[in-house]
Amino acid sequence: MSGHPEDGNRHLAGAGNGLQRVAGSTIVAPATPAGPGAISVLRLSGPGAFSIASRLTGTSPSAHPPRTLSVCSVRNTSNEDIDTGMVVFFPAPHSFTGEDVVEIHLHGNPFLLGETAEAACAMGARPATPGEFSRRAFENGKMDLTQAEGLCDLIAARTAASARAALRQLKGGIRDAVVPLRERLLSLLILLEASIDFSDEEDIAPLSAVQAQERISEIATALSRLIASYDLGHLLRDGASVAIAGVANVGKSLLLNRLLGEERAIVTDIPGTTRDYLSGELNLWGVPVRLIDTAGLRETADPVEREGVRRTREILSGADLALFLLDGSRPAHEGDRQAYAEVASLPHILLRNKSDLPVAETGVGFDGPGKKGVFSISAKTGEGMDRLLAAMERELVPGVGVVVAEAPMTRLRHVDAAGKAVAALKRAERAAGEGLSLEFPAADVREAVQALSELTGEIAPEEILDAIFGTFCIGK
Ligand SMILES: Nc1nc2c(ncn2[C@@H]2O[C@H](COP(=O)(O)OP(=O)(O)OP(=O)(O)O)[C@@H](O)[C@H]2O)c(=O)[nH]1
Ligand SMILES: [Mg+2]
Repeated sequence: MSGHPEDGNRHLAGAGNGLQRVAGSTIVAPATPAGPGAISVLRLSGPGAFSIASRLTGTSPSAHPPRTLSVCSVRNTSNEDIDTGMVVFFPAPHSFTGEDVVEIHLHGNPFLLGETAEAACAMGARPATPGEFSRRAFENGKMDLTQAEGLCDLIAARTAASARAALRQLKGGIRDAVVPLRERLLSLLILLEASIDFSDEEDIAPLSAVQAQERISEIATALSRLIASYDLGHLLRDGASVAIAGVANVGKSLLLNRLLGEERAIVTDIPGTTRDYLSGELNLWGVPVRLIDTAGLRETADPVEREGVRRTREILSGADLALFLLDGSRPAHEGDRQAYAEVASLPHILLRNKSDLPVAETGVGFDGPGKKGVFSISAKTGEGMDRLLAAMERELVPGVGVVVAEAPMTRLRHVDAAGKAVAALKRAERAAGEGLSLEFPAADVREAVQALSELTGEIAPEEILDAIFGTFCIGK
């Protein structure tokens, strides 16, 4: 298969056709985080990378086996030795970006790193923009768009399970699920088109409408399964949020502290202690769960507390689950009922707190449509926490305990593109069923192919690429 950048026919990693887009500039950026450390790595990519690195290190790529670290001295713009480091040359196309790449390993002093980067720029490199290395890797066919996203997510992952899912995506998990489906659609399209063109010729067996329908339906089902994986993928990538709500003094902040295992929030017996919301993150079953303690829901004249209550409502509207607390040691009052009305239809768990004290409230009448369970707990003694955590697991992450073998879809972008393909395929199925000319289903199948190409980035408008790679950090 031959391709040209202009025909939108970009190539996937492993295509092995040597196609490489010529990027004009040589870019440079630290590949390690800012600040002191044992070592810092400066990375260069582009046509001038080797000559610039040669001047910086007083060595030549031909003197070293490729992809092997060698000791070198490092010089600044005044040709003064500033460090003893290591250099490694990755000749194109066997590099991360597919271009000539050099890494210079310095001692981990930010000044040395800055000086070396400055010298590289004086020699013709320019600072890389965020995600520019990855974008070049993508544009040179080193990875598809979902793999680039996987790389970004692997670096940002906050739990081991999130990191594993991102790694599977980086290794091409989504691509490997999508590309065969697109190829099946392309074969189908060829058959459909042949059936249209040769429908008058008797020696060619045209594809029957029923056969077309069957094939389309199979592929739509496979795509729908992928879309369904987003629930889990999204959770692993973005985590879940749980808001702790209730009126003042019911023990919200003490519950936050108890669940986090640290003295995060101030706890006092003065109603209205928490005015702003506070949060902490828990790793629950591999999913990063943000727990948010909020200001008690109540009408108040205090402008600071009123703002806190407004924020509580905002947090509640965005939370995946609310924990609504009653003080079980006193009868519920009108304030509790009014506050409950705000969470009643959101997914929530009702908690009767302070179970270490004599019971004065059982929670009767707190039966909103979003209620997922009711438990007695004591934020003070820790009683009932295991059951609460188990209930949160059931609500937030059903099935996460199960290891995810495939790479789930992790972004709305994936779901939107796959959804567009499914919608087009449903139309194609209907059109085939109506016995119209096969031109109609063919047009829809073509649209589905296009949507899948957008998903893997084979067809990707500049704005989309800018938006995706712009979220990467510099040097990635
Ligand atoms: N005995 C007992 N006291 C508790 C328990 N939970 C909280 N308290 C007490 O109740 C009082 C209020 O606790 P907080 O955690 O500050 O309550 P809050 O809901 O955050 O209150 P605001 O921030 O004012 O809205 C404190 O004196 C806590 O020690 C519990 O399970 N048992
Ligand atoms: Mg509080």
